[in-house]
Amino acid sequence: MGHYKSNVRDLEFNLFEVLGVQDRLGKGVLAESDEETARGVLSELNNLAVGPLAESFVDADRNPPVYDPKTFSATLPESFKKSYQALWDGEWWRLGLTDNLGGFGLPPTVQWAAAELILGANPALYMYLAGPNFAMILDRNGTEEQKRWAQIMIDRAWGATMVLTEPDAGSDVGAGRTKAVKQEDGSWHIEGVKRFITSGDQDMTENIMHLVLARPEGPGIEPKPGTKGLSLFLVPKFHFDTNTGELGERNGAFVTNVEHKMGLKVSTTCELTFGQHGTPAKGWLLGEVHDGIAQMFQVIEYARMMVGTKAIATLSTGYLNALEYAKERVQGADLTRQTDKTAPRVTITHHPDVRRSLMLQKAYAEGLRAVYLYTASFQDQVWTQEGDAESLDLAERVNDLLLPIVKGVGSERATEQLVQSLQTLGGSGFLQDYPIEQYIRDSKIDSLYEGTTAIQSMDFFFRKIVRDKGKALGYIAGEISKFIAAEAGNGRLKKERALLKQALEDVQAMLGTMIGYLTSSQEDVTNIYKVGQNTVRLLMSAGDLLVGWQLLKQAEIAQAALDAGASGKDVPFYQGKLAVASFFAKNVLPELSARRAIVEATDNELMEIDEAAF
Ligand code: ST9
Ligand code: FAD
Repeated sequence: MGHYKSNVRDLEFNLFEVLGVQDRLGKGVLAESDEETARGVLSELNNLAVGPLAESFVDADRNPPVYDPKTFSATLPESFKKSYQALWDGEWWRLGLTDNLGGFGLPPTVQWAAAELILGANPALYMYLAGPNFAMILDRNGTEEQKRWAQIMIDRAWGATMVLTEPDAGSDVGAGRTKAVKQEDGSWHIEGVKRFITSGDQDMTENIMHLVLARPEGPGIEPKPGTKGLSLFLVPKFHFDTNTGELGERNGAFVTNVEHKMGLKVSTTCELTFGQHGTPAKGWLLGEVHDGIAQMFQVIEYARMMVGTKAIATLSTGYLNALEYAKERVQGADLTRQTDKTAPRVTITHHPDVRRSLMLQKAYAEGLRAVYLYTASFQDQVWTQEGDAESLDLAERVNDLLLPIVKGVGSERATEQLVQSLQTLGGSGFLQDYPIEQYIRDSKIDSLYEGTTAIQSMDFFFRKIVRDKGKALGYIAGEISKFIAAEAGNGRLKKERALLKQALEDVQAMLGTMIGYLTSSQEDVTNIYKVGQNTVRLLMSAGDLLVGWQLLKQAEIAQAALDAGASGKDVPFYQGKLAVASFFAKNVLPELSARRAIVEATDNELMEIDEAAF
């Protein structure tokens, strides 16, 4: 068996027993699909994921891409290319495409469930598959000519990149200095150096389309500072015949370095230099409009969802690997017989602390999966455009609110809990004989790129709550309250509902306090530091609240299934749902009250400490 342990049963539980995705299938843009198609996709892709996709995971880590500075090119390991080819040949790149570009006609919930399988098996494969998905950005925003380029990108299987970051412009994208100088023929010459560009070069596709943010210059163009002064340019690695797609001359965008990294080594992270090697780097303005940051955020929103799902996928396989080990590893006696030196030795799953840790890993793996799929269910509505303008607007807002939770909380909890998965294996976890050390190395990036956790938390508070005037948040709080109020008579989960109620009150109180700090910053501007000290705390707490709620929702469904006479393997599956929801409510949700107290007691002493005292 390879390293990847998928959890198709839980994906299907989320899709068909919790979210009722099947009710959307067979209609409108989803007319061609039904529940069977969706289950078939997951099953077929799962076979590929645990087999050919997972196969190169280790080899590609130990034999990472090689960069040749003479040709400015990166060569990928053969094993990885084979996995990529299997994914391409299976036409899995169609999964996320709209119908007009040849998509499978499946909604985002099913797309992301499928994505989890690829991301868990070998995440870099998914990232190299960006070409067709990024072509949708051209199709959506481009001129008629650029829409044709989109089809060429898909038909000719090109790669694609998103190019924002520069040495002095990371979180602060608006500090970017790369410029675009307008040419008489309508094209632009891009000049500057970008860094950390994922998939910036590889030897698997004949061409790469770089989506580049740069600051336009030229007669009649008033340079604007910050992100609003950036435009988005299409910069191909090779020029091409815009009718046939045939490749022409090399364009002047060259990869001038490939980074050596902690993990995710097979995913090339490149320095990309424009127009400094004797050949101009020609680019074309996307849609002929200067709206770069908004256009790029269409890519970023997708990528943030992907990064969160990647982290959660890795946590899930990390947990399942740890669980398998724990069920077999015999060590020590049961705690009740610890003084009896002749007592039989037991598997480590008998030890309370191992159980505590495994159940917490399960809670975050399954709870965060529920959160990302719940988020995707709002994307489903946007995808199918069902409902009136008001409900569509709400669906977009809720999706926007939940994205920093999927990305920020998903990545932070995955990193933290994967360390616990490794701990379950004891010293063996530290060895490369097991995949968990690589999981930790490969997933640490998830809390960094696509906006660090601090950036996610500020996006969550300032943009998704304050600027949204609490609309989306009010909807989610209403849904949680409805859940808490329901099922009054049933003895089961009563205590857990009370704990959830307290957790909701705690998060609302944290938010209320922070809005108070924000309001009072109009009189004393330094009060905004009190907000800044707590945004990550709020984000993580909102994440725990959502995980706790989703797990309890699942427990209710599991209880009903058990009451209805579930049998076979379903019995332990549903029992596990009850157990994990109850465990999380009792062991994690009460922590929110302490975090609330910290928010309420925040002062600005931290900001007054001299740098030298750190
Ligand atoms: C990176 C890539 O890290 C890593 C992974 C690469 C993977 C590539 C491939 C992945 C895809 C693979 C697909 C394969 C598919 C296969 C399928 C088949 C199986 N939401 O607040 P303001 C916009 S890339 C929406 O003033 P500042 C908005 O237009 C590098 N829009 O910002 C707004 O205007 P307005 C990632 C947003 O203070 C405008 O920006 N780098 C949002 O000027 C200005 O907003 C980062 O992520 C939003 N949430 O700038 C940078 N926010 O207000 C992180 C802003 O009028 N830094 N806009 O609407 C930030 O995000 C900063 O907060 C900042 C601040 C730059 C936005
Ligand atoms: P900085 O912005 O310098 O941040 C350093 C620290 O300060 C962080 O902890 C951050 O949270 C904190 N910080 C910064 N500003 C604030 C603030 N205002 N408030 C609170 N805290 C703050 N970029 C691309 O454009 N395309 C890619 O394909 C791409 N792929 C990448 C792949 C890898 C492997 C890596 C490592 C990076 C990649 N990036 C890519 C860049 C990535 O998005 C940035 O590294 C990330 O946005 C953080 O920027 P930075 O590294 O400059 O850190």
